[in-house]
Amino acid sequence: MREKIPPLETLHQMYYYMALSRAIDTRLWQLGRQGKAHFVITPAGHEAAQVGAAMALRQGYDYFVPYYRDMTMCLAAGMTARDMLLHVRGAPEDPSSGGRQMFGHFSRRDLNIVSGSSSVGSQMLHAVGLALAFRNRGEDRVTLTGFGEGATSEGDWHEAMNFAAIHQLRVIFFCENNGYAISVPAHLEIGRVGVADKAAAYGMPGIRVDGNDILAVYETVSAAHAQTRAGGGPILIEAMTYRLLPHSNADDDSKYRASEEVQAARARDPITQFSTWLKDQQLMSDAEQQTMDARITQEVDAATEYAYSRPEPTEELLYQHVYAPGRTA
Ligand SMILES: Cc1ncc(C[n+]2csc(CCOP(=O)(O)OP(=O)(O)O)c2C)c(N)n1
Ligand SMILES: [Mg+2]
Repeated sequence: MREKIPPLETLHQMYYYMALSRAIDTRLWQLGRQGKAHFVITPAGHEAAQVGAAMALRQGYDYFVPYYRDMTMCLAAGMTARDMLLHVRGAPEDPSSGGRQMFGHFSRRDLNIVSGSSSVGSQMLHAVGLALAFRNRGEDRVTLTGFGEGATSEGDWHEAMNFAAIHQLRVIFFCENNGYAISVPAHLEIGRVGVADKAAAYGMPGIRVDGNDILAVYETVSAAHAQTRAGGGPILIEAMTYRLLPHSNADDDSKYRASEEVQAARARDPITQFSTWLKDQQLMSDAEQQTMDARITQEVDAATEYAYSRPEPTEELLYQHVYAPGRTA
């Protein structure tokens, strides 16, 4: 039994964001197979970790510096199905990049979601730089940055951890450990010590949490948020999770993962796990779930229709968002 259960409205929102993300992801894979989305990268399996983390922050005040797998986190931080479909479509209206970046570079300025680059790990340095700026301005904003366990073998991660620790910045390092960096299993990329254990080397707390358990993640990140906000310095959280689908639509995961392993993970699907728990606890009825699912289907259909009825970028837009205004070449 859990000691603290969030209010009903929060629980239903959690389910809604997770299920919305899965429905969008399913649509993206369909579009990919139809040749209408050139690149698809999935958060499937990471939904509990990402919603639990995002909902622990103050929307519109704290900052998110996500990585390419954090679509669910961005939805829980306020982005919409329409934003995601415009992004994958590469439409000029795409709020993430005006159709400039491949799918996975999520951003919305008004929601404090900061765009990253495709280079694994680079966003963590941006997060630390932001946190330093907030410190210098006397603001108590918290910056959360998401990354995979593979990213922790990049020098960028160590630099970001080191700098955040020296300056005791308000940063939550949120690692989503899914056991693989594309085809490379964790024991070959992060060595024998777990990610959370490495926090000790920087003198910061490192906490491992079951990333399949949304309430555990929410509790952990909420506590970390309170601590770092109060000036307790940066915190590393390692959410143990699993990617249920191939790395991207350019990957064949049957080459490096046994199907029994994937099937076993699917049997522990975090969304089913959470909805089953909600129903067992009589916190969500079948009818309530059906209403949310129907609303999600309608939202994803409408977003797809909208995004794919928008015009392609024109030649005049070639330099937009590439050069500063007034410098077109
Ligand atoms: C610097 C750099 N090296 C390699 C790549 C290719 N690459 C893209 S995603 C990825 C795997 C990263 O794994 P992890 O950090 O565990 O995140 P996950 O994809 O598992 O969520 C790699 C190697 C890259 N984009 N940038
Ligand atoms: Mg990984």
